[in-house]
Amino acid sequence: RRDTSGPGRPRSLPALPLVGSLLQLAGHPQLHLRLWRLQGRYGSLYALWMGSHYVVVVNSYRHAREVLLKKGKAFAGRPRTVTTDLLSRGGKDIAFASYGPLWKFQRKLVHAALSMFGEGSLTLERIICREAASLCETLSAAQDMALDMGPELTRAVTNVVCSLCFNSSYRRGDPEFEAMLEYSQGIVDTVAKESLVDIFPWLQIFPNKDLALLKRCLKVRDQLLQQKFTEHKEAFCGDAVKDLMDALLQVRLSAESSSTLAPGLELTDDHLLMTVGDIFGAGVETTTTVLKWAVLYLLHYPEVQRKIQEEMDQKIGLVRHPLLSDRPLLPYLEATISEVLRIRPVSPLLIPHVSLADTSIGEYSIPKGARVVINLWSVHHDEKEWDKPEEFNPGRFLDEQGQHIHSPSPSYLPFGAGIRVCLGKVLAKMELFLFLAWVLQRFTLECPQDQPLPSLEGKFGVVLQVQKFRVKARLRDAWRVAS
Ligand code: HEM
Ligand code: PLO
Repeated sequence: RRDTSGPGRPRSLPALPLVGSLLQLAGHPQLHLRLWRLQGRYGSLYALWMGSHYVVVVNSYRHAREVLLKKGKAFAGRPRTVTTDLLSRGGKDIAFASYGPLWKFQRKLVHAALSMFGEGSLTLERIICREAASLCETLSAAQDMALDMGPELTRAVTNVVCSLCFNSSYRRGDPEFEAMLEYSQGIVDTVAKESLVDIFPWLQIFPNKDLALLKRCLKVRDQLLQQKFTEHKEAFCGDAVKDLMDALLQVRLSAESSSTLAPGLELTDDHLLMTVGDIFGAGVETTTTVLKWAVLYLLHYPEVQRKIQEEMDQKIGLVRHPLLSDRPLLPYLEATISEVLRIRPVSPLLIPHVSLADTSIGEYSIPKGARVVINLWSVHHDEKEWDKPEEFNPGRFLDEQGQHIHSPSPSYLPFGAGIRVCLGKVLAKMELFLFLAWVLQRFTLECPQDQPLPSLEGKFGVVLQVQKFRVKARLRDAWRVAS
């Protein structure tokens, strides 16, 4: 082990040989909260050992910005772990690939394809509105029933990403969709639990329940991706690019013929497959999770829901459906979305970063190869930055006239920042706005009678999950009259 406890280094949690600081972390499944609380004893920037890996934990926005923005490139690496290697076939995707020319190229590619298909064009708005209409139909049919909205929200969001990636979508009850729901849950449940196999790689050779589940789920996912890939390859003719998959195939073709890629670099089938896998996985799990959190907070804060509906009745009315161009007209809805992203960050510890050279954070020196965990939970719940951070208050994002949307503190990074910033930020914001606007124009969401309000406590994982809950979607009287 290198000496990382000398002068100039962040203060470190005690560490034992072999296991490192595991004893301080074991038995705390809510890792983001544990790391948040440890600040009391070790200060906002501290270090710990995960087995033989040196990990620096950042809890303040000042340090987070230094890592992500000011020294973004020096911290743009990603660790290799047993589970993410399985998920991404050894880092052939974007999110879990370390910094390098191929990663850069893949990112640029997807960014260009996303702008071409969606952001800025009317196509994506049309797709989201189609899915929002279908979601509202389902809610209408299930009126006054205590409904688990989870699968319905997931299907709506999945169909948006599916249209984008594969130019296809799923109907209700489609067996392929049901299979996808199941495998995706298995992956979400196990990917972030990597710490043990990562610390003791030999655990892989023993029967390990989580690892076996992950492998089983990945097999199903890979079959599905492979099938879409083969279909696209067979139908691909080079000029009609219908979706992201086609766009990737086309770019590979032209990169090969014009040798845009440096010698030695190759975009293999695995790279294309894992890239689409990322967009699909990130596209579904994150946005669905935020929508569930939003619904849950609306159950807890009916006055917020009423205010959104009043704003919509005034600015849009009930004769037409909401459009993206309505975003500036609905600051209170936008503020509510911002507040949901603050109070329950989907990605509470981002994805770990790795320092690519000896560098520093604040006055501390950080060695090359250190893993850097940005605790977004701490950044979003910092009492020096936020007034009563545990209070759900969309108004904090508005000016005194209740109009302009702005963050009252710079301590706000729901999508990360810098060169590893979320690739789907624009898409996600479009979806969150349209889905919520459509639903709240038509329905009031309530907690079923005789049931306690569901818990606001999240479940830590690769995304901060919501515990299952049921909702009653009641058609609004105003909507009933108008239609
Ligand atoms: C990365 C948040 C939706 C694709 C990230 C990161 C965060 C984040 C915090 C990690 C940044 C870092 O490690 O420094 C969110 C939130 C979303 C959302 C809050 C929804 C509200 C999406 C969607 C897509 C997407 C819809 C796909 C279209 C990605 C990808 C990365 C990423 C590919 C990896 C980027 C890289 O490592 O270079 N996202 N995301 N995200 N996100 Fe999102
Ligand atoms: C979600 C389950 C999928 O089956 C695979 C997958 C791919 C990309 C991951 C995503 C999962 C979880 C959320 C992640 C995303 C990449 C970026 C995003 C980690 C594991 C966030 C929020 O950082």
